Amino acid sequence: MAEKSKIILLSGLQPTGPLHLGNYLGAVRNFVRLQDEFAGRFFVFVADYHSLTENYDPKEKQNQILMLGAELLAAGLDPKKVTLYVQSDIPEVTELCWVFNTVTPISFLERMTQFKDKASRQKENINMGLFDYPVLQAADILLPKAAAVPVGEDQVQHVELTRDIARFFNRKFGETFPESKPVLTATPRVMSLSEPEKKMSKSIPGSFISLSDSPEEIKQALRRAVTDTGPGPGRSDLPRRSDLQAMSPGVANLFGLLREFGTPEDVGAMERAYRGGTIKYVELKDLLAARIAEYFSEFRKKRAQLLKNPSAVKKIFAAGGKKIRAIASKTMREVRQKVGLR
Ligand code: AQP
Repeated sequence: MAEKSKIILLSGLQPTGPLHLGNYLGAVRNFVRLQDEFAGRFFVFVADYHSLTENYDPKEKQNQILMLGAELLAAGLDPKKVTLYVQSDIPEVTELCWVFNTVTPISFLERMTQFKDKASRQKENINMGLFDYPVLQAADILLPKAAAVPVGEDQVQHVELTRDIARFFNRKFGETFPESKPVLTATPRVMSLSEPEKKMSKSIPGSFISLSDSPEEIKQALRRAVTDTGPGPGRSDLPRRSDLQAMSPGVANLFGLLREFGTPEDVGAMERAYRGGTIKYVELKDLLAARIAEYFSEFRKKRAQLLKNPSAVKKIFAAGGKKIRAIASKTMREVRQKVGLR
């Protein structure tokens, strides 16, 4: 990898709905943490081309793009440090994707678990874009030659494929692209509230809490979250759980969230209650709801202000687009020349 002072970071998010706790803990919070160290070399984009692979209403798309921009800014992204842009403002990315298609074995794409998962959820719309999504992602990452990609765990396989594509390209056409690596947080996979064996997902209603949810919505979403049937008062028939590792996935997920949003005292008290078999999950859920609502109260205010003034967000996108376009056309000149085009 290049020396640290030259490393370029890049990450993207799909404008498919409001950001949820998984997006935040897996990716966005890390952007905010990394933006000082990588100021000027950090690119974050709204992945609108990617989002066309899902079922959507074209009339909604522009609002979703603006909303994602507003939410990223409200979450603390500083456009002076991070270049924020909209993917379709650089059509070069689709050209690079095409070149990468010609060096990517189909068998590599057939292994992608996200494709299999998304295809099973939209059986009536298993389109070529959904299959080719990881190659477009490789083009997103390699267009500005990003070596580090802060993402959630679900994206690690795609970043690994990006590395393979860079290697295939470099071997065939000469050293051009870095071998990118994922950058994960301590919470790289936040689980669904309704099916805690799966990841929290925008496209699965009931699975997520949005950062923009009101305190009451957060409380209701958590009240519905799957836990387990014990231990607890009135369930003396069940074995007592002395081992926190033995938590059911749903309860472990709630404790994981409490560790992020609660105080050390909250966590200590709930862990003691769990170990002692006296925990009431409704109390755990309501405490967690209050902490999450508090944590995002400033976010909700800033988001509302930005959504009232979408021209500020558009201006930031325009400046980011200008900066990335210059880089994109330089990379594409190099690629065209190396692959034998003009
Ligand atoms: N549950 C999650 N835990 C941790 N990180 C997550 N990410 C997504 N879900 C979790 C990370 O958030 C970033 C943006 O994701 P995306 O907009 O590309 O959407 P996605 O991966 O398709 O995730 P969603 O929100 O769950 O949407 P659907 O329902 O369409 O699958 C990425 O860095 C991702 O890793």
